[in-house]
Amino acid sequence: QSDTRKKLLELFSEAKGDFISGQKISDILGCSRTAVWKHIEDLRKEGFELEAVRRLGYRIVSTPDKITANEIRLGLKTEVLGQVIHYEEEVTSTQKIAHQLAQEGAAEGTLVVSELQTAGRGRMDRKWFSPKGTGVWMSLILRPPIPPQKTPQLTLLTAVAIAQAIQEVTGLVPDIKWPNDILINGKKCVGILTELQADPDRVHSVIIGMGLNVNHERDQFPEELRDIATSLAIEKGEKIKRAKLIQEILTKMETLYRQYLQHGFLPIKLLWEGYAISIGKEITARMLNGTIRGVARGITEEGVLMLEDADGVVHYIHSADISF
Ligand code: BT5
Repeated sequence: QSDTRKKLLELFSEAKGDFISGQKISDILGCSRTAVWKHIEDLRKEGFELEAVRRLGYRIVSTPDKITANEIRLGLKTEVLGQVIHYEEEVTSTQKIAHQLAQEGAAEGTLVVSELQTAGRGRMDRKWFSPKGTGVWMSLILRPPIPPQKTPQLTLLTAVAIAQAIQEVTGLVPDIKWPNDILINGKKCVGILTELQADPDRVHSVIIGMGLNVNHERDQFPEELRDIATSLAIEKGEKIKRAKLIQEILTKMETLYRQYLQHGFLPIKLLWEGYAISIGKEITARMLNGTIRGVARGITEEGVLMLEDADGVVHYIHSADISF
């Protein structure tokens, strides 16, 4: 059964998108035309798009957009990030699983990925909309030798890696909104959630959650997100292969992470500033303990936002929601 399937896929791969007659397939596979039809139906169920035309036969239109461990591994060029992949079809939150794995001693670079999160979350226990089959919902375990107060830098590093990967795969140019959003044409497309397992002076692990809206259509977003969220497919006008995007994120992130460990945050900060939209603009920062309006002057070497209010006082902001 699986041998026949493999042969069939090879045939289609050799045909490079051209039609293959049903007769030819049945000859090569050594089975009846009815059996060929059944195999085709099976492929369709797996997410392959196949066109059938009388007299011409069958033609493959597209392969499924899968993000299983195998799909991500095939062609992945990193040395550390994503070398261990933990895939599940459905989870509450990839963050939760990654926390458990980290506690059990999972290696640096371990990646948790899922098709669907039933309880995806943002900062401060907000909900993160994570429907099946259209997004990238993943958490990466890092074990950087840095003190806890420096970990916000890793959120910024991750944002740069994702922005670079999006640019590489889609050609779209994303904007980074401090600290953890990536926007395209002013709408949120990516959210990043950085969490820690640490002592006061030492980080055990950093769990970096990344949520990317990839192939959502506009009407697949719930009402309350429709005006503020977008997906890569909406902006690009075509679907994007999620496994390819994940590979690219891991590759970019590994390069940046190496630079960061060797040379510190400065090179990352320079790249980050190239994508940042809030700098130099008048913004409102909402924190747990109040709201400040002012001009964003930039980020410190630590990754902290400098916000200058109307009296010229500069506030150092570690975490907030920014609006324009
Ligand atoms: C974030 O929080 O932006 C971090 C999101 C991190 C999600 C990933 S997915 C993999 C991993 N596993 C998890 O459980 N989480 C991580 P925050 O800045 O607090 O933004 C949350 C707000 O964004 C919500 O209150 C909504 O307004 C909005 N939102 C929710 N789902 C969204 C989506 N899919 N796209 C765009 N905006 C969304």
